[in-house]
Amino acid sequence: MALAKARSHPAETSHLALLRALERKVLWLATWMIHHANHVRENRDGLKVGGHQASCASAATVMTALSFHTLRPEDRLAVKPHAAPVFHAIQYLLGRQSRAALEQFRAFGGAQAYPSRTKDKTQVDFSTGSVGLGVGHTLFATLVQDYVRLHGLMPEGAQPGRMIALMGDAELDEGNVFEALLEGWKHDVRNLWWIIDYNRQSLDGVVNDHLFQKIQEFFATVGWKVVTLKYGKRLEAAFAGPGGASLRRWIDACPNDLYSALTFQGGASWRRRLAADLASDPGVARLLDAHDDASLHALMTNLAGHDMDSVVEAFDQARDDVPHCFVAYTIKGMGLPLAGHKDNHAGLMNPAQMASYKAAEKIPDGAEWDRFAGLDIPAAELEAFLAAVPLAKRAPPRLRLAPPLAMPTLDLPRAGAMSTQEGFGRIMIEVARSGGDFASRVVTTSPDVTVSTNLGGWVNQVAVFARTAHADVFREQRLPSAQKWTLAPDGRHIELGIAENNLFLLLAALGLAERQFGARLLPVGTLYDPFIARGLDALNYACYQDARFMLVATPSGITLAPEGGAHQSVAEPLIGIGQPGLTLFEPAFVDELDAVMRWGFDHIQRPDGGAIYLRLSTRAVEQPRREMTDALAADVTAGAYWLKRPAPGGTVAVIAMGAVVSEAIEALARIGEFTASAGLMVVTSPDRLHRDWLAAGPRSHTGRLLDELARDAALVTVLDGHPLTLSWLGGVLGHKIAPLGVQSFGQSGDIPDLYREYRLDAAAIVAAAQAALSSARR
Ligand SMILES: Cc1ncc(C[n+]2csc(CCOP(=O)(O)OP(=O)(O)O)c2C)c(N)n1
Ligand SMILES: [Mg+2]
Repeated sequence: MALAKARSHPAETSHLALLRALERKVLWLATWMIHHANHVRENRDGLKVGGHQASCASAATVMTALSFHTLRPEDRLAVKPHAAPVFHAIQYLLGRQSRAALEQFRAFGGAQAYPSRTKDKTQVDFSTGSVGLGVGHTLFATLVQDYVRLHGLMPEGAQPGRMIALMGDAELDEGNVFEALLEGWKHDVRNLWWIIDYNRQSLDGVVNDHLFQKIQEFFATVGWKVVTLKYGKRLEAAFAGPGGASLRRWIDACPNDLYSALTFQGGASWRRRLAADLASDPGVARLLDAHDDASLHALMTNLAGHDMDSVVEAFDQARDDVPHCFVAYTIKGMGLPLAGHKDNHAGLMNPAQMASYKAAEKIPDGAEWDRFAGLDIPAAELEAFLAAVPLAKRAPPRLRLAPPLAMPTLDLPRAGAMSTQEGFGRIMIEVARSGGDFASRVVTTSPDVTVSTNLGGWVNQVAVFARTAHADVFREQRLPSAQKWTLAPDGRHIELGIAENNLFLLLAALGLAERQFGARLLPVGTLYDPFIARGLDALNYACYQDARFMLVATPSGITLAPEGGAHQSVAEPLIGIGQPGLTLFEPAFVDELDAVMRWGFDHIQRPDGGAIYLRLSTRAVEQPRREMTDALAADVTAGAYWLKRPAPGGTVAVIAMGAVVSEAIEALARIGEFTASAGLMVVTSPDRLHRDWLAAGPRSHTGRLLDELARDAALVTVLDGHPLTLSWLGGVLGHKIAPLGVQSFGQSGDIPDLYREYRLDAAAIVAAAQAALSSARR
């Protein structure tokens, strides 16, 4: 259609010519950027710099069409990681990326190896790098866009955009892509395009011949439109001419590896092979005679994913909001001497190859970075064209975020036995009841563990988010249930299937809502603590992009006793400490949890803040009768306080975290029988403490607290998790340390049995204190 229009309107032909010229320049700049980093720039450490010239070449046409023709200012694009240089080149042509950044590609402070929201100085919509995750992220971003829109939170005049992923075909091997697809189907997502760079090559080799059929089936099953971009206009025309039918049959049946090999070898090989295989068709002989080697090669590699006309036409025709999958047939290394070779993924052109490429592109020496050198179209015309592309109208991101909304003061029960998980549920119910702007921005999500992580009460108050309203059938039928699952477009809980990857990708999308869509959200996600490991790469991905959310993990540790070893988390506190962009808290009491959540909601809204991880427990423990003064709240959020201060110069301190604080209290009473001066410190955030200690040394919060003890005092640390979480406390002022915790898989049991077996009970704490004291005295 666009082609017909183009033929009748010369102005549009020149539009295509401009796109084709820019495509050549994009490929040149991307290739040169990588070459410069590897062969021109000084290399001080001898490490391979790398970059992916072949991956870039296969994406150049689609990226050019998207950036200079298709993308509207409100659209968002995830670029396959290895096409980063193409992305940087396009930003440079648009005047949004500096030449210095390109010269420093993969160097300190320069353009990043993989597009990064936080590290690149130009505007990146989605970070990519770990294949599959950027793709999944776009699906959840469109869900979040719908959430924001249906809640009336979109800024005045803002238009909903399309979330677009340009993905490698090997990304389809990542399970998270399919987990996301199914979840997207359940939520009826819209305005989503996935464009598969179908070069039929991955890192190690050539992909299966029949993958495209499976792709069609997967996507059609979940209601997507699949558009296949297979043959370019020149090949289509040849199919209609002499020998065309045979040629089409041959190429349709050609295995991917043979096609790749012939592409690498070029025109003479195509000729030999076609002449031999199609000798019986005289039309083919005529077709071959009508082409020299170069034009035969160009014809045989005229796949639609490299045919600007076909690409633009396909994108123009996708007008509705149904999710679209474009299968764009491409060639890895197209236009470069690397084309088609199965080993080309990390292949680099050598200086001689670059020199001839440069000569073919008519680029004079010294003009390698020039934005338009060597193109046949006058620079002024190209400049005017670039200034007028829709993407150029995109406003720069808002750098100043609105001030934090404060969590209201809540009326919480002050005594009795309660678990931190139950306390969390009550806090969420009170937040819902409090109403107001803060509560209206809170959005929760959970991968099928809403009820068992105690979010049920909140959901009863705020309803489940859905595009269309749906009553709770159990309620209508008057069947008793504690859960009222009304579905509504203004619901504030997003219910997910079990896949934890999806939880973290949704939290990434929710946690970027203000920066992506101009609407602040306060996302809270719940899951079982051990299953953080299941979605860990997606959690890391969310944090890498500086997404802001509160992750509430419960139950945790061996304290969920009868549930057994398969559900017991051991290493998760170390994840909390080690994960950049995420701050771990493990409160013991509900008043601490309240203070931590208040601090945490503020933290996720601050420019220099981050995401929060609360590790909670299902064990009901007696709550202290005390007032949460400002001073105590400050200590709790700093990470530790003395529940019982040691006498000056005390010789023993028990330092406990989370569910085992009760055991520490009991142990302290017994330790008091042999040393009256012992203290009990409660740690609420080993993460905050550790960070502060590294920054401030002995003057840190921990240093000040421990300074109340004698220098030769012994510390016994205890938590329901890996002992390394707290064992470093011995290094702060050089105290003797006896770390207790869990180092092996758990098993079923009750708390007394398990705490005895894993040495978390009062007896173990007392024994550790005695042993430490006696060895300190020796
Ligand atoms: C999760 C993850 N595993 C492995 C890699 C290493 N890796 C980078 S690219 C790649 C193959 C990519 O192939 P494809 O998606 O087809 O990209 P293209 O052919 O367009 O380069 C692999 C295995 C990675 N980046 N992320
Ligand atoms: Mg590939």
